[in-house]
Amino acid sequence: MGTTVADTVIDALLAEGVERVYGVPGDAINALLDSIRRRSERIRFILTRHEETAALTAAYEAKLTGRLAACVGTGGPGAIHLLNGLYEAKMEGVPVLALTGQVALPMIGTDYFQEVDLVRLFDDVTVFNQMLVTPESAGLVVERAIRAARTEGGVAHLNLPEDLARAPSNHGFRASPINYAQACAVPSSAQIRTARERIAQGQRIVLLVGKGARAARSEVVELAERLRAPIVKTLHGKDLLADDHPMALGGVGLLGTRPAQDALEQADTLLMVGTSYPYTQFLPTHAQVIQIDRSPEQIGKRYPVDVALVGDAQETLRALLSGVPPRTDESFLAAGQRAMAKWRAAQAAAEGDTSTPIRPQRVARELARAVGPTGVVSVDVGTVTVWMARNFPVSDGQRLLFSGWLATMGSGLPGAMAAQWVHPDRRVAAAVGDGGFAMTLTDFVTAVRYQLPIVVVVFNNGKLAFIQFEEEVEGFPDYGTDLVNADYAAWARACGGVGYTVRDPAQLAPTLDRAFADRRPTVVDVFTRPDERPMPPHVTLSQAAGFAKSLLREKFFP
Ligand SMILES: Cc1ncc(C[n+]2csc(CCOP(=O)(O)OP(=O)(O)O)c2C)c(N)n1
Ligand SMILES: [Mg+2]
Repeated sequence: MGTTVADTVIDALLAEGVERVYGVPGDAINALLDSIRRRSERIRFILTRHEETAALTAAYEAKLTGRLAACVGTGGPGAIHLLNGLYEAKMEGVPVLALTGQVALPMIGTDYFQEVDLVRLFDDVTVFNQMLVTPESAGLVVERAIRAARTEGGVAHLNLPEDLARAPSNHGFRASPINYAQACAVPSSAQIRTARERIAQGQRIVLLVGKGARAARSEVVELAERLRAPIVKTLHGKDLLADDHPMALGGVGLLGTRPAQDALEQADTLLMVGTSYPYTQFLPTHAQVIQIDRSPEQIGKRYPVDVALVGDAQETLRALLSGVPPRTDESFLAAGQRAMAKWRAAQAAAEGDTSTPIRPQRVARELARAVGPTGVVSVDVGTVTVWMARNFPVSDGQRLLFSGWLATMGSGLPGAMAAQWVHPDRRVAAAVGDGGFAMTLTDFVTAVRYQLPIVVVVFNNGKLAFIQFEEEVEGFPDYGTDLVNADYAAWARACGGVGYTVRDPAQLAPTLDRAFADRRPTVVDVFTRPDERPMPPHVTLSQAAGFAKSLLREKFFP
């Protein structure tokens, strides 16, 4: 039973099953913190060293569990720091509750110390956004916030004036969780029949699967096998199916594989399942398109669709499967598989290369082995994303986490911390660039404090390499991308963790093995080849021309 408005808020989180609130305390939210303290056997305050880490960790926790995660920041600066992590949650469509402080009610509008109009500031990032104004309505408003975050998949923000948080409340938050029964949409039998007819006309069928197909893995595989149709995965769909599965042709787009792109270019029928893949230039231009998505809003959003199937991926695929005749023509699939064998052999050459400096492809492959069959890896943003997408041969049982939509640097470490909280017994790593790691490395000390045995693998190329590459293909000379880095292994040790520096390729595998075996927070700082370019599977003429122009301008016409 709540006794203050702050208690009402925290009791609502308890009823929702929230186990942790990430954040940094401060004047305006002290009552909230005290409320957590008095319930600390059931809910924990996790002190991060930066609110961005708090919000990113909450967003990744929600990505992993699908349930509500929570973060807190004080009024003004603390709340402002949350924003980037909240956008991560918004763009991934996952439920996060952000609690922020505010000046006391009598001070609102007086241009007071730390007074920032947070409801206005958070307008774009939220699905629910409200200042609490009286104890009488607080319970109801909190419940609305949680319900909105859960049912709409997004960020709810509650702004608590300091005096109101401490005010007595007689709203006893009910102890049972909010009921989220959702309609389970399945397309009509007529729509399913149309889809089956279209599929039956296809000669070169490709399945493009995204994160919305996660629960429908076996149906996806069964349909692909029945149709002898290769499966291409989006980045968020990478860990949906092992990379060595015979039906898999790897990833789509710039981060993907050549066989996947070839198959998409030649396809006459594209079946999209649970994806809103944004780079439509990589999708076929002359194919009939069938799209399955639980949200009608997603269907045809970026790309014209011939048959729209609004429904749960698993149910819809089951309905399709019950009447799709098997195809016997193997030729399209077999061509893809042959191309894949070639692509893999070419990648294996880089992955197995023992030269110095260490090739980043090799780091990705060794990490896939060392993290083990149930490992979870949170991947930061940069060329490191490309190596992890292409050269980390994901197996069934492993999990990869990406900041796929916001693509925010600095997400690797918070994502790993979230994964280790959610899965204390699994091996968890972060794969980060030297640029991305620097953005949140303050919170490595948080991993030490809470004894999270994550292994942060730094792909240290001394560059913001992805931007160098972008500049080059756009025809600009390389500018503003050189990094002067701290010693990241020394930083890990300074935090009370373990730190290794790896320059010798022979030391890579044994160091990773030791790091995971030790079960202590560790940084493995691997010096990688600075001039390794993440060439796309197909280089376009304009990319090649831009590259040539950039090199010329760098060398001759600076
Ligand atoms: C917060 C943020 N700032 C800037 C960018 C733009 N950006 C994308 S990748 C990148 C470089 C990343 O460098 P690093 O982490 O060293 O990885 P590398 O590309 O060298 O592998 C930058 C600056 C971004 N995505 N996010
Ligand atoms: Mg770098």
